[in-house]
Amino acid sequence: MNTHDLFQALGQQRIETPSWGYGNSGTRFKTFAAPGAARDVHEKIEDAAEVHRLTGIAPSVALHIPWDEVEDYAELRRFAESRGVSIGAINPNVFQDDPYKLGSIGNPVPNVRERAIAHLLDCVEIMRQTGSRDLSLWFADGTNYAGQDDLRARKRRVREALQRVHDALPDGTRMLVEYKLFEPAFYATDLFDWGAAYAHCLAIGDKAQVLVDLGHHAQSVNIEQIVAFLLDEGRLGGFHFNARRYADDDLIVGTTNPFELFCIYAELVAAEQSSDNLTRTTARNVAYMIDQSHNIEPKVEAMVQSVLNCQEAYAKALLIDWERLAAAQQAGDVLEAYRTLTDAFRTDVRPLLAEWRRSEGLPEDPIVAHRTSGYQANVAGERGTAAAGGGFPVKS
Ligand code: PSV
Ligand code: MN
Ligand code: MN
Repeated sequence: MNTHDLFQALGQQRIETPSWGYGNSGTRFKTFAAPGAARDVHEKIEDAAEVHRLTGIAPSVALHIPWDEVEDYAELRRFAESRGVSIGAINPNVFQDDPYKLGSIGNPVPNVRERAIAHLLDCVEIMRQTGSRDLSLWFADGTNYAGQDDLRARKRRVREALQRVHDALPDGTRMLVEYKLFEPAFYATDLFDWGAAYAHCLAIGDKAQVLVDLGHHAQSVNIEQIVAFLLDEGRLGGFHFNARRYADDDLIVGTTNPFELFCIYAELVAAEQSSDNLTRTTARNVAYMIDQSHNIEPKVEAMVQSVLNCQEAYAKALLIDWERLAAAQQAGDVLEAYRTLTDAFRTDVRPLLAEWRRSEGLPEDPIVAHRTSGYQANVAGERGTAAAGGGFPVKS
């Protein structure tokens, strides 16, 4: 790919950041208070706008309801727009209320399921008011012990609820169904892997697609293969980018697994250029989102680094010599194919990205720009250090 096309592609990249990444959060053991951490949704949006100002490719922010609940969502939308960002995916929260102890849409008690579905439908309405395209669904549902509940009955309850929400979605919007290997349910999670999410989406309808959170797999799972499969089936809806070492610890994306991130982007770039209409359209509509709650890192800085790591992986994937790769694959030349990929992966794209930023009027090094801008000191002065919890906060 020549530099002109590459720069154009880089300019079209979009990474959404999550409101919950800007507030104080921690592990089960401790939430450390960060000076200047956002205290409400308006401050979270201000921080997301700062990430966009620095990187130029993070123009939307995902909301979590009710953490980000407001009286007037149209006003919130205008507020975001006045800061140069838009409202992205709406994430309903059906895991923090006491009635959800045994689950939400998989709960054996009909009233509890109805309460969860009502909240999901409220979130569809919030999508309308905020101009959001995606309802992003993650459920903490599952069981801790064999025999605790009927696994097939739970599957059916989940299907019924998802169907009702799907059918309420306005045209042009979608539901992204996220899966997770385990936690907080430790015996059986109702949406336990991509296959379960995919099967539900397939049965429910065209507005349902799978969301791949990089943190939600067993260690040896080949995520890029899942991505390729779902792209080819037209059912890849979005990503939650982060890095996982043990479970759902939501670390800065690409820090421990840069090659995996590159291979995922390679599948996306290949699909974006595919001659197959469904695959190409699916790839072009993928929602790229970060899902991280930083525990010990400065929050805005960590988010900027995550966005930059996505950009770096994407730039490297754009450099793949696809003709050389296809020829090697056809010839059965295993090593030449591997070397073609790794030639792109090993390219130092930092000078090129700095040049792209210069050409866009962005800071060459967004982290340095942030550190010298005074933004952090300002918000620390204005917002102070909010009281943070001991152990067991809302989100691990
Ligand atoms: C919990 O695992 C989780 O990290 C999921 O990945 C959700 O997407 C996120 O929380 C927000 O609810
Ligand atoms: Mn997630
Ligand atoms: Mn997670």
